[in-house]
Amino acid sequence: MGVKFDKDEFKKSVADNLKVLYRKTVDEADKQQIFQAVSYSVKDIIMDRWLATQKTYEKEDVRTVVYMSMEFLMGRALGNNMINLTVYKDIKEALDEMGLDLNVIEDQEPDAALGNGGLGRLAACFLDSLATLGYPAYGCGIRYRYGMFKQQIKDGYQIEVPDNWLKDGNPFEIKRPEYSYEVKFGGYVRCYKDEDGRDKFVQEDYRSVIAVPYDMPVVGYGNNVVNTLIIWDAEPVNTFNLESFNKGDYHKAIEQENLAKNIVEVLYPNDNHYAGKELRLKQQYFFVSASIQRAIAKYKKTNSDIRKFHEKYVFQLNDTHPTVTVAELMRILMDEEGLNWEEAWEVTTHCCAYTNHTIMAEALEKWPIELFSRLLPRVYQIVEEINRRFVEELKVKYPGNQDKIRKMAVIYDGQVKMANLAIVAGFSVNGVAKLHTEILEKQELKDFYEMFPEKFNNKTNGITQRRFLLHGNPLLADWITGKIGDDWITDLSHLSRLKVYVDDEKCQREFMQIKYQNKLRLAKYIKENNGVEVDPRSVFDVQVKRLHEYKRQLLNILHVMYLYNQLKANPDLDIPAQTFIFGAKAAAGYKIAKLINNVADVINNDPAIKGRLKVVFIENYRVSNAEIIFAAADVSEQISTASKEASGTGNMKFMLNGALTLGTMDGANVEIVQEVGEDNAVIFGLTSDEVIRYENEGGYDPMEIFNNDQDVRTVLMQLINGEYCRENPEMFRDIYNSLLHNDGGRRADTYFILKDFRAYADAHRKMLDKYKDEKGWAKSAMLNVACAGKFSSDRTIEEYVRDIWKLDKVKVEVSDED
Ligand code: CBF
Repeated sequence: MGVKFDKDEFKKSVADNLKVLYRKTVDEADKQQIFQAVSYSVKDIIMDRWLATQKTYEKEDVRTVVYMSMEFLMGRALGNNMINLTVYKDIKEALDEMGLDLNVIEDQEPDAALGNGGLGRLAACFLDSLATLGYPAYGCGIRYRYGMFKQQIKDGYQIEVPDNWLKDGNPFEIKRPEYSYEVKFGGYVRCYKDEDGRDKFVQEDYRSVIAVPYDMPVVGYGNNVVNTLIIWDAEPVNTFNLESFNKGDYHKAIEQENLAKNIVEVLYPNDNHYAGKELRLKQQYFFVSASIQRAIAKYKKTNSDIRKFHEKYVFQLNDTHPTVTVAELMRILMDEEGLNWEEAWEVTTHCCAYTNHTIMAEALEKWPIELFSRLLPRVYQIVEEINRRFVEELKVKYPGNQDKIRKMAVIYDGQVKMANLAIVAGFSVNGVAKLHTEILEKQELKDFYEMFPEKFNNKTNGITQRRFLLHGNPLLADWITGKIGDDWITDLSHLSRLKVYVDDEKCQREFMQIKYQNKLRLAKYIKENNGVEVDPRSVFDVQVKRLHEYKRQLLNILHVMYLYNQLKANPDLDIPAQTFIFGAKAAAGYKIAKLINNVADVINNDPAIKGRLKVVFIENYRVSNAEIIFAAADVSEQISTASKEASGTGNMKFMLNGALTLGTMDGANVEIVQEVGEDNAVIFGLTSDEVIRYENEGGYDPMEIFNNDQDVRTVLMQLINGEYCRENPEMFRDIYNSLLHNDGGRRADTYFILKDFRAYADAHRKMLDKYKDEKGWAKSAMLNVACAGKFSSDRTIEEYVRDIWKLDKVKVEVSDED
């Protein structure tokens, strides 16, 4: 099933769009205008498929998953849409003939950066896979006016610049005001008896906003399916019905105006970290309420019995962020649809499934009951009742065991615990990699696992090969297709057929030549964007991900400092030239970016080491430049403290592009090594069991390492002797202290950096030894690609469908097919 593409028609469509949108010809239009016009032409191809898909879903009255997420890190849409419509090369050719360069056009599109990192990008990959596999699904999120901040580096510091991604308009979205809903905050709950003597609850004296949906198409690969990502915007109620103005309540009207403006203003840039802000809870409830109202309205179009809602809808809760879904669904079912508690509970507990994405304590969402009940008074009553009933159950099951109540209650110590709410009311709880799920079951959620073992399951994450290989690495994609055909695009397990080529020297040369071309491409990007010259013949050793203590960029840069010391002391050291590449956005104020940049400054400008070591911090790491970076990497740094990274997904993108993992036994690294074999990765450091044991014993003594390891001591002293910050030798003292000294409740070297340092340095040496063996390296790199099949999000989605969502595949027919 392919799109019938008519080149001349497409060219005409682009020219027509330029005329209609801007009153310009192709020659007169600027690059942004060309991007917009081309996007509208692509949207035109999408539209018939989008309509046909939604018609088919309605006609077949399909069971649907709603992926509820505060974050969708979609990246750019144009290239991805062309790829999935299978017209990328045709359009490139058409544009060439018009004198237009597709790469330049794609570069005009701002990333839709409606997410922080792994969790948001996972949601985007899942949407791609759902559409490609033909499953009825939609995503629900927020149309933040400002997405993830743009990062600039000034004097080594990160500067956060607002990301006004909508300023030139978003060509692919469609505003659907006809599906708007009111969402209410605050006020109080009035209870009265209806004519049948039943208790009725109404929220009075509330403030409200109107949630207005924008639909974004999610194009399946080559199958006519176009699903929808709904992102909700907020508009003030008063422009909607003017009621408050008419009553003369000017103050309330203004408040509602501000409420609407604030709610969707900006994405909280916190990854794996809960900040507890009132506005964040407003955002959560806002999109959750609107999304449930939309699902129920859709359901009622074709179904009459709301008691069977769960037969047609399942809500997947992407972490605890949308778990207020549970109580809001109960509220709507009872207060608006007239069900009693038991009926509503039956529906809700068959509708909601929860994914846990982290064990980091600071990411656990707990809302003070004062705030929660003030903002969501009726929803809070329902949470209280859920808690009351659950605590009763606990008392029966574990008589006299107060500890169970302390750990498992939904409300405890004056807080609403969102994970507990999701587990109590959900029918499924899943972790995102085997090890992570095991840790949940044995450690973090042990009590819940003992009580509800049937709810727990693992779903190892995955990534979409359409974006991260087919689009991001066209040279390798073509080479693979040349060898094994193109079935891998929709079934990544086919990559294993590459194994027969890994010992073939010609294939090895071809493969490494592609890697070299990709390194040239990245070197050019770095030169243009960072002004740093890097040697494409050097080892590209890459760590790109959010900056976070547990991800241990600090370990990486301390090791670079150590290597530099080694090279200075022994200029004849026989090691290949290396380029250490970092890319990461940080929580405001985190100093490691400054350290990396300062180290880069010193090393890159030291002629004595003759360019054998370079350090680059790529500014504004995001989905679009990630595609270029993965394609060019030789070594993939996955060095989190074991047990802390739930899964990781960058690790899979590197593997798919032929980089070798240098990592700890953490998250999905464990499964990567299982697939590719221990000889084709380098693993080091403490295991998760060891880390957990140390943690339970109160840590370890980093001073012992400091006292006994001269190399480590030298590196640490360089943090405080001005070596990397002449103008302020105190600049990195905090980092030094954090590694060596306890500080209040915080243990020295919380993330075991010094403990793992030697093993890490040895792992690097081992990796370089491998690199020196050219053929061995090529074979290992090829094996990484050949063994990456498991890590497609298509596989992950099939598992969610089989075990949790129980969806049926749908076929969509369109008249203009090839
Ligand atoms: O499951 C997707 C990703 O989610 C996180 O990014 C998160 O925000 N909790 C985790 O840190 C990753 O390990 C995980 O891959």
